[in-house]
Amino acid sequence: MISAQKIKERPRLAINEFSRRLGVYKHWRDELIDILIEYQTWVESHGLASGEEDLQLYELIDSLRSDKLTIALVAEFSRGKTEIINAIFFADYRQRLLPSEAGRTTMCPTELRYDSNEAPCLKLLPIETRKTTTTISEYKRMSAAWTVIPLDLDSPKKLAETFQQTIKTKPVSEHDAEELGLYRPGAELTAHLLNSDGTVEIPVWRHAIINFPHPLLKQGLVILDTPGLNALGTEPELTLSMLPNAQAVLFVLAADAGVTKTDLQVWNNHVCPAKMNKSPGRLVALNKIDALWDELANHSAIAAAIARQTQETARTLNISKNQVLAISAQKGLLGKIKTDHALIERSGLPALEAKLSDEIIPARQELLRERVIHDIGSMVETTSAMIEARLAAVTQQIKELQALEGENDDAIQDLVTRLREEKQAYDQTVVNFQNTRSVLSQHVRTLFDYLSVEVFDDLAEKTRQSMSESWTTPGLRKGMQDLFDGVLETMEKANKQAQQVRSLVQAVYSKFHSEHGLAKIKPLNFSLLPYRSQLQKLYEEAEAFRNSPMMIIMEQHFVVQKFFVTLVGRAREILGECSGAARTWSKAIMAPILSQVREHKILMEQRLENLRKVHENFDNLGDRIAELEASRQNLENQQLVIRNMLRKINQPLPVDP
Ligand SMILES: Nc1nc2c(ncn2[C@@H]2O[C@H](COP(=O)(O)OP(=O)(O)OP(=O)(O)O)[C@@H](O)[C@H]2O)c(=O)[nH]1
Ligand SMILES: [Mg+2]
Repeated sequence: MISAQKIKERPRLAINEFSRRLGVYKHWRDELIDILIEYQTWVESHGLASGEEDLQLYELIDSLRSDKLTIALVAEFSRGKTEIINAIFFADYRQRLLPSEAGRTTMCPTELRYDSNEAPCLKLLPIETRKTTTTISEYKRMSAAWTVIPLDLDSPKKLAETFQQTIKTKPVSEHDAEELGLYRPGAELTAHLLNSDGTVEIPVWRHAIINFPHPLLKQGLVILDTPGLNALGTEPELTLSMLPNAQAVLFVLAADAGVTKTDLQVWNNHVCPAKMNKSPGRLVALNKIDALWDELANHSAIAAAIARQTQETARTLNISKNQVLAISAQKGLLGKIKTDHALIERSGLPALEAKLSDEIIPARQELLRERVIHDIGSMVETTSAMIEARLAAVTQQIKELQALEGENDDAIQDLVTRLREEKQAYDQTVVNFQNTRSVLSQHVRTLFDYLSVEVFDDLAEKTRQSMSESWTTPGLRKGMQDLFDGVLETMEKANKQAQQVRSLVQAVYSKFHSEHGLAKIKPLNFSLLPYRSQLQKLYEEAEAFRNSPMMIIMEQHFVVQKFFVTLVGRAREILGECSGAARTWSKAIMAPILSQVREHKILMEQRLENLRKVHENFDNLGDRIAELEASRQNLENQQLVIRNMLRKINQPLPVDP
């Protein structure tokens, strides 16, 4: 028996390229978090951010910390998905940890991840939960629904035994299997499930989560193993939500089988619906190349045969041949277990690991950086503009006071009068601004109305009612179209509304800048585009799923209805995110002006107060000037800090050594 300590101590296999690069990524992310924390503390101590902005920073840091990177493995059954996971991620255990056997093995989607708040365990969701319309992501928040088995990390043997749960099946009556949407009498697709005694063999579990303290999983990696996807039981949620949300999908083929008709169905329906073929993060593993390793043929002839098959695969799937990697998961696993470097190299596994990290890590990095710049870039710029405005004001005051040297009371009185007039004009602008604000609030409310989840729910309900007569796949098509047309239409309206809000705010900023010298700020833009394209993608995925063989034979009320519910749920989520973003934006767009208006008022009062003191006693003049000089120095230092911060955030990504 190998103890957990020994597993930890055993030198990690240096060939795991993925692990090394993920480490570089994590280091970069941690540095980014440190910069943000530094900024947060600094902004707070200088009173430079509104409560809204503070919260936004806090949320950003939090989400960077919990950033996850998901790789999903998708294929027809028995192509070697689970074996690839064993070979890439679990070879250190020197045995096959996840069950990988001939025929249909994995029975439910299995997520491997690590959450340090929970003890290592296997969590299982019973298959019977399919009868409800509750989605798996909703069940994830309901811990009571899951069966939890603790993991004994000290024993690879016991671990492997526990993981056998993911392949468990049980016999039920035909009626029960049909009710669960897993079986259709007479259909070829489900014929293999029928036992000789007339019962139907179905999976015991609907979904599995393995909470496992593997170093890669601890770094935020999530691996999603799926059962052969050309099965009737495939959950729409997998296609509509889990797979699109993965950063990478690894599609697996077997060299001995070639690209079969059902492989192509899985590819079209689950990996590359519609126009997504060229999107990054879609890789193909041509597995089991050891089937071509012929002892009697020479190496170059074998290499040529593998290259030919790789090319052929790329052509059939219509992707670049760089996206297809020939491997032997089994030999790779064996090579790692026996520390046979020649075998590992020959298995092609290191090249796949490198490709996986090449594909997803830089893309993830760029995405995170964009997110940081989007969320706080303008906040940092605003901070910087505010410091500049303060600096200009202090410099002006110094000039004003210096000009008083050698002057008399009248000169001070003149200045006070001028300043009072200036302040009156400013107060009037502020009053006008308050009026504009209420107009703005009105516009913002209209924007929220367009994007409200209630409006969407009404639309979904109407669609549901119009479909209630036709819970069939053709009926579904019409329902889907109505729903999406409706949502896209409201999004269009919301887009126009957001532009209107932005022009209004722009006018306010310009006025304060040109008439009162407040910092020049470009109001934040709000783009609905990312949400629109997410919806578009969802529609295309739903369309592909609707056309998939399992839906076509399922002319069944219950399954169609459930599909629709999942679809509505996902669309609602996207709309919810969009309206959340609109809310944050509407506050963020106003925050700089609100704090500046307040600040400018204080500054004017300060100037008057300074003059009053000088008026009282002319000897005060030198002290006042010295005080102002000190605050100018302080502001100049702040300016340096903020420039530094901006430079760090915009820093290019680290080049991999
Ligand atoms: N010769 C050879 N056999 C392999 C290789 N990879 C996997 N296999 C075998 O192929 C069979 C299926 O592998 P699995 O990993 O269970 O395949 P899967 O894609 O997870 O299949 P499902 O779980 O049923 O969807 C097992 O018997 C594996 O040992 C390989 O590279 N070469
Ligand atoms: Mg499997």
